[in-house]
Amino acid sequence: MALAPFASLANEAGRPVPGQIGMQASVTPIMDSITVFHDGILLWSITAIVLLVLVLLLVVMFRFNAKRHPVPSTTTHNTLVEIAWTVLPIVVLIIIAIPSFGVLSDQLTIPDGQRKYLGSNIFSFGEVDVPAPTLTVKATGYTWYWNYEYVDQGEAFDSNILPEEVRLAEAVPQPRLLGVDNMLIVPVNTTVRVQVTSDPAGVIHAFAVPSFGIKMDAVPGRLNETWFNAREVGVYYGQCSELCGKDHAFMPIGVRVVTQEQFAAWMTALQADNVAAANATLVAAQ
Ligand SMILES: [Cu+2]
Repeated sequence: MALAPFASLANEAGRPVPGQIGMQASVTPIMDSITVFHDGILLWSITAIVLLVLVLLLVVMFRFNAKRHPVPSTTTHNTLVEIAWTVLPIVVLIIIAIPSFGVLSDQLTIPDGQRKYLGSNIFSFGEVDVPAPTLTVKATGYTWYWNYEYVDQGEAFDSNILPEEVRLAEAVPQPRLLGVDNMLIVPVNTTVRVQVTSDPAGVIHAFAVPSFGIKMDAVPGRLNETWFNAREVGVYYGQCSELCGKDHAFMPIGVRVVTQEQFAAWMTALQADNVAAANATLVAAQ
């Protein structure tokens, strides 16, 4: 089957942009919590550590250089200092670890409609409600492309990087090295269970979409699970994130989030083997 390429939307959220420093915009509860964890805790922690080390170095350089301090100290031990430089890093690591494990646990625990997720309220250990998954997609890594299977709907297709001449011929070209022929199509505001594995005769890949905050190893013979619930329609790109061979850089991931009605129409057409109609629902959705 061949789903026609569709013009990408004028949506910059789901892709890296030139000159970007921060992370890509978040459209899921998991990415909310990763963003808050990174911008609110990690960045401040490492900045404080860098500044502390810088100040200590400057003090040493100015106060204890050979000119001001011609006779070096012969001190070899200072119990107080040694305890301090052991305990303080431990405290810092614990402060970082607690919310980090929370986010990790959220990523790996499929919602059941009852468990609460940290969401963007990580500081207060607040919670967001996430419904149980109503769609399961299985992403299988091959050398070097992805296959997406709608497990309960009995549909599957390959997703390959667009050849450069095809990409440039698109009405609105997809980003270089990210454009794909067939995107994974998912409905908005829907919890999607993502099963990730790899070709049994293949190698390890990793399925990652930054705006969703998901990154999961694709291991031959093993079925890994994660989930996302995207709140905005649009196109979101990712890349294989486990060095897998010569075309590792050329197996991008394209996910298109559409409305629930569009997804239902698209899936119905797909199940009727009417690829033209399936494409039409997506073109109409632009
Ligand atoms: Cu790879």
